[in-house]
Amino acid sequence: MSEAKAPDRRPRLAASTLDAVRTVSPPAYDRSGPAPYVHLGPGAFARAHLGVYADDLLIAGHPARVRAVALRHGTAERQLGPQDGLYTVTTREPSAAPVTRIVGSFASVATGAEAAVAAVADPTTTLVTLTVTEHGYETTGPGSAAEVLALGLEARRVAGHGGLVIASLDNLLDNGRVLRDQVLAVAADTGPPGLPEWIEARVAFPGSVVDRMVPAPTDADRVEVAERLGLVDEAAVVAEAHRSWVVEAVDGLPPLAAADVEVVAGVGAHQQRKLWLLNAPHSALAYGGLLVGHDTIAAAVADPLVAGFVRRLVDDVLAVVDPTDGGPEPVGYAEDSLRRFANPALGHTCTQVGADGSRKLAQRVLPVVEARRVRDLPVDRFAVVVAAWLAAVTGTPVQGRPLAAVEDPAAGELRAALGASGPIAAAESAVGSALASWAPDVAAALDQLVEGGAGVLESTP
Ligand code: CS2
Repeated sequence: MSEAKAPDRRPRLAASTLDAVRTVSPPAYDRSGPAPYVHLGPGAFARAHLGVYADDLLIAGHPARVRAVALRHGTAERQLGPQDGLYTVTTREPSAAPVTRIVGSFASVATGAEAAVAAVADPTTTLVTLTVTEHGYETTGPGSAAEVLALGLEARRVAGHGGLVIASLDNLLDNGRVLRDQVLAVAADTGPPGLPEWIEARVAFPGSVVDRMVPAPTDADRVEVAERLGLVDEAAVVAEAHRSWVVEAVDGLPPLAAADVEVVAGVGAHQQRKLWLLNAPHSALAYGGLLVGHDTIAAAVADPLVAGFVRRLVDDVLAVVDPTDGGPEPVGYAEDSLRRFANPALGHTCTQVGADGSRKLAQRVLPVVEARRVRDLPVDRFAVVVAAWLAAVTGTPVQGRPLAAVEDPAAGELRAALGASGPIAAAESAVGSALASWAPDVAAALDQLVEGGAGVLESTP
């Protein structure tokens, strides 16, 4: 039984205690200014990414404070409310001391659909961003992101306010269009006449690609920050140094380029690079690492068996990427991703990256499988990735030992399919109808790794 964590008696990071900090510079701007941005989903990634970009804009003198709203859970509000929205981001890079930054861009933190609707409806709001995970786009029902956006936009319309820009920051291909279509569908189904047309005319939904590796914060991270700061930050996050944001140019887009956001005509090729040449090998490292028994992504990268498998998988992806499509140069992009994964200071875990595979693989792995199959190219390595995920999510023993468990909203359905109808049925559920003919190959890969374990990483041609 782990001992209860002794409460940290140090004062809490807040506006009233900021002056006590001697080791880290406080935000160098007026924190009482307007809050024209709204962010839905103020989790660790948003704090390490959107919140820092807003901080950079504020430092550059632009009004960019953020009204953060969590749609479901009150965690962020409990962490950030007592801290006046202040929190820290600590970057961890190999052979460099950690660097902690105090971020002051969050003006407020609230929870629930009502707060989200009010923030979207506020006439001073010019930009809404979202990080609600791939899972957050699966429903347009009550309390969903699409619904609160449609309700907030209706309130703007009724009050005679103008439109705004709404940008999904989630790892979905064509995320701008996906969100736009969902909001329009809710508006058409439940909104008054005229709302869809108003949204079409007044609201822009640019595509976006965001990037920063942000492990789930741990108690040890919070203790390290408290010792450095002399104050307790319950909302502390750690991240790699790298961060980037590419967004489509649309009317009304705030001056994001002032914070080195790349504003482009179209992000499709950038999204494909991110999903296929960063997120896909990330998942392969996670499940390959779990097969061998590694805790972290960095340990998986350092393992020649896993790294060799993933490098061959990356070559498989590169074979179906068009280097002339206007996106980043593919080989260099892939090499840079692999370099970043190797960061031993980050602590990104295989179980975190391996979580929610039923949603993630549909965006980052299955489209590559389809692209290779239409070219009659082998997809055996991708079958191993999906099979390793299935073993982890269903608790199927590999060489007699279950892998470290990964969370997944489809876990129950997959376990039931496996138990009732066997691996092919589970594989069909995992890969979906478009790839149903591939399910037997995934099931065969599952059988192979159940018997052969991590050796399958080497034996896959
Ligand atoms: C990761 C991503 O957990 C995962 O699925 O692949 O969160 C990844 O760290 C980010 O997309 C990097 O920008």
